[in-house]
Amino acid sequence: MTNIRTVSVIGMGYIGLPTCAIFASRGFDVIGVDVNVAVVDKVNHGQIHIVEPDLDGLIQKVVANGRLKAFTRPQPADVFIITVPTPITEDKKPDIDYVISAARSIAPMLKVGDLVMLESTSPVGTTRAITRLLAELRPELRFPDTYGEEADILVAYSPERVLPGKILTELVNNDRSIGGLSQKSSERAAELYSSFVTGKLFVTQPEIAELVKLTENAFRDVNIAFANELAAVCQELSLNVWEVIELANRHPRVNILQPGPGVGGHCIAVDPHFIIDAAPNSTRLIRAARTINSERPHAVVRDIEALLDKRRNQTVACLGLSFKPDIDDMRESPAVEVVKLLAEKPDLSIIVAEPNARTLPHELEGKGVVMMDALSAIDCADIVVLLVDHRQFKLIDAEALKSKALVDTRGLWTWRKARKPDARMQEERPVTVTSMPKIVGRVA
Ligand code: SAJ
Repeated sequence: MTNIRTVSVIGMGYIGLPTCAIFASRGFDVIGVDVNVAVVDKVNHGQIHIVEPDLDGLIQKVVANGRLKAFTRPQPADVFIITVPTPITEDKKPDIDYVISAARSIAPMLKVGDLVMLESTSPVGTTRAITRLLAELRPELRFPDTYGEEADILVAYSPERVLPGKILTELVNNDRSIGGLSQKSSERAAELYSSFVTGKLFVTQPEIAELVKLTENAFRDVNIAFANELAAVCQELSLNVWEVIELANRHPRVNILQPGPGVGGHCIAVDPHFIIDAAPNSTRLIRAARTINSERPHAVVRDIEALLDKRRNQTVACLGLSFKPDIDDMRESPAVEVVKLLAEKPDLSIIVAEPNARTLPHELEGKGVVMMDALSAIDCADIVVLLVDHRQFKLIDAEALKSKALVDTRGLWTWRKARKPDARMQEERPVTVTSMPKIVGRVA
């Protein structure tokens, strides 16, 4: 590596912290910056504030050997990588305030030859917009939007595209798009990422790299919506949607995703809105997909209501709260939404089981929702609702579910477990599924 010695990462969240760890493990001096003092303190003690496999050991190591240091304010560096959140507002507009304030915070640090990288998922045009902002704040420096290859400062966009739960592996293995504001910007960015990326690096213009990231998540949202629409069709026709999908996927050019209670997380449910906002008249499909997926929790609640015996108070056990299996992240989780909607119904006692969390998320506090382990929850329940296919739930014995009304939103008991036993499951008694025509059913 040429003259890049110090890398500063602005925002030490789900992407920034693993990025700090990877650069530090490759021998760079890394400065992690976060406005949250608690995060900075934790990192400086070699600890982490997020759940991500293998990250704790790596952070401990690079803090101990002095390669990673955390601060609440930016310090001088050769490269500044912005990895701050880009949420949406109440009215579904992109909110890039954190990116703007990150850019403002690094402006006083910039010196000739520095590279500014934006990695946050961003609306098209953001990289150019922050370059203009930096140019306003540092008029004595030349930026590539105006000065091209003559610029003093290099600026590029390269979106993160890693899957939570596999971040350290995907950071290294995944291909990346790099959109520099000048050829030199792209070259320096490619040089930076080639220090740890074994995937391919593709150089393009910044606006394309920005839209590529949004496109990836909108593609997944649309495809999950297709699976969810198919689930609704199958329910109407009394057919097993998982069997339909499994058999359709035997076609060499068909690969349908899995239906479920909706789409959660801070990416797939959010990013399509950035495209809708940019081109409202050309995004009917993306918008429809968002509507289908965000209405799923209501459909699950309707399925539960259909099983209720209205003459008595009943107990519903909801298994899982996180937005996908085997993580603790409950942001935008459809499972939380289902429980919230159920908690508003009269004459229902709600129990939840979430093996990855000790406490309820704040949305469910004070609503009379009780937390228990899964087996106790099932034991107390009239109706059991499987919301997240956590590995612990795959091990639940069919005997425990016998005589319970089931709503299996993931096809775990009513399809996958019966059809695809993995090594661990083979040790247990298989679930008896005699006829399971709908998502809503009763284990015989
Ligand atoms: N889901 C389904 N059915 C499926 C697949 C997923 O209902 O067949 C649901 C999940 O249960 C979950 C949601 O979708 O609620 C999203 O989960 P995910 O595992 O598909 O994706 P994320 O949000 O964890 O990460 C995504 C990834 N994007 C793509 O796969 C295109 C990741 O690579 C991105 O880096 C990340 O968004 C991001 O940061 O943008």
